[in-house]
Amino acid sequence: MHIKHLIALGLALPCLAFAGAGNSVSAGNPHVRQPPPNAPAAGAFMTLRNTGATEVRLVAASSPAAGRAELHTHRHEDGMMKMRRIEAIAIRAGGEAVLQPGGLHVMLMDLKSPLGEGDVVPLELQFDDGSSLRVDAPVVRPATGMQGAGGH
Ligand SMILES: [Cu+2]
Repeated sequence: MHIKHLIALGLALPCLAFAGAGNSVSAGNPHVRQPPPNAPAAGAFMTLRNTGATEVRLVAASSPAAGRAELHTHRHEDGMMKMRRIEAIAIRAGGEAVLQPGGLHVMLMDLKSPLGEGDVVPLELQFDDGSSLRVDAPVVRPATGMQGAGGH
């Protein structure tokens, strides 16, 4: 409970607090989709914005809530959507990469405890320019009715 309380306070601070770390990438609307009960993995989503003059690639992620984290995308194969591990997610200079259900995401594997709505998952994102970004991603319940809202 105390941890949750502290995290709630942290969320109240503007994300700009992270901008001073010499990092050209920021994360908007980070969230983790609440997985089904007993699911070993959960997807983390956000919009990564690169305000720098060169492309930056997200190359790794980690979280204390998960044994490991992988970068994934979804691809149509044989008429089915399948998740595939990818090496990196590129964010072009002045552009953004959208991590959303059905597309790019950070896959949290080997979850250490069940994730409930209102929990906040800390994520550490590592980029190919040597920088890293700490993101607090609240757990949200997937709204089936909104599935297409973030898509194309
Ligand atoms: Cu995945």
